Amino acid sequence: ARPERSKAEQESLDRRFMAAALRLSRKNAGRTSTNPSVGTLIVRDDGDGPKIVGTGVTAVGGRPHAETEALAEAGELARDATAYVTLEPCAHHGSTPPCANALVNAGVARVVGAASDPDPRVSGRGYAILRAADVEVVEKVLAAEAAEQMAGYLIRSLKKRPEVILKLALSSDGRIGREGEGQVAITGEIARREVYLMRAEADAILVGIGTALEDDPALTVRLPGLENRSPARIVLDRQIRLPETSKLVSGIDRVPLYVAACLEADPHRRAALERVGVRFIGTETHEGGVALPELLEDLAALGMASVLVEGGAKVARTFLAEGLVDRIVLFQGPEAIGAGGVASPVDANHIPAGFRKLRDMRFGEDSYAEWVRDI
Ligand code: AOF
Ligand code: ZN
Repeated sequence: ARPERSKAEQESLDRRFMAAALRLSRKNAGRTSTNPSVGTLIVRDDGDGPKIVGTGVTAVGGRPHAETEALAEAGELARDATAYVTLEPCAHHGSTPPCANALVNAGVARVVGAASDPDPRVSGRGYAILRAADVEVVEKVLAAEAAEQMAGYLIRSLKKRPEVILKLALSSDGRIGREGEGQVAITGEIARREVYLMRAEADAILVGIGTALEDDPALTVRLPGLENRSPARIVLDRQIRLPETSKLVSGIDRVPLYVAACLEADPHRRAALERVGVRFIGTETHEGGVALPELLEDLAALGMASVLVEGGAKVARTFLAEGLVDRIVLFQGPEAIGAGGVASPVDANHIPAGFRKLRDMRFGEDSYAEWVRDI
């Protein structure tokens, strides 16, 4: 028998365990695609306070699901327990039976969920299976936090495009570089490592051809232990100007490189890049450039749930103008660039309408802030 608690006590307990389940779910973030990384806690209370008897996270690669892992750990202790799941348990038969049925069969008495699953094979059916078996279901506990953490999965499911994260590094006077000068160091080492982590959790990094030509970046993750976590790189290159000698091309045997161009671009250039292994994505021409909605749709179809847009100013401005940005991340360094600097298309005092600030913090001498808009 479960101990009696006031409604307020139970709600506060549910929020605490859900917060823990959400933190747990971050463990495999970026490594479960196209599945979201879900967290599950099995908690039971035999009168001496709630205890976690099983934990699970969606496995790398997307299977097994979190619930299966947590139930396996809990074994018989799952009977009459509460399961905290950051996503509605699935209702479809994949390589294993539905997680909703697994929870029922294990004798779980209560399921507390955060995000609802928009997957048409689930979409309310997971909770319905539980309720039909007399399992008590509480939905939408810390739902906003869960949606923010699973934004890539939710946006890809609902909008058929990846989540677009716009990341910019600004000088103290709001510039992102010097005209025609290539990379300018704006932020310090700690911020740079944070960017590597962001890259490791994204499915792709995107830059414009201007940045690719000026900076010759590799766009990889260079952090001890995470060297193999570099996501695909994408260059917006409407006329296919990227040289075969660029670092982006030379890294191709380790990390995929996509060139997104207009379909009418020079077929010889396309053939030259494809010969060395570059993958080509062509779109109609939209206002003289690549049609971004069409490109994003293609990326989602390739399984990508999040794209980190890293530069430069023109690319950032275009994504913002077309309303295609879901998250804005700004790093700001302590030094000024001054006249001749390239103005950032966005800064902390000019965030587009509809975004809300999620957090701000410091990385060494640099400040950091992040804004999201509702999905
Ligand atoms: C869960 N627990 O940990 C995850 C779920 O390809 P499949 O069979 O793995 O199905 C993918 C779908 O499973 C995905 O779209 C989403 O609906 C659900 N993800 N469900 O019960 C989990 N990762
Ligand atoms: Zn499942």
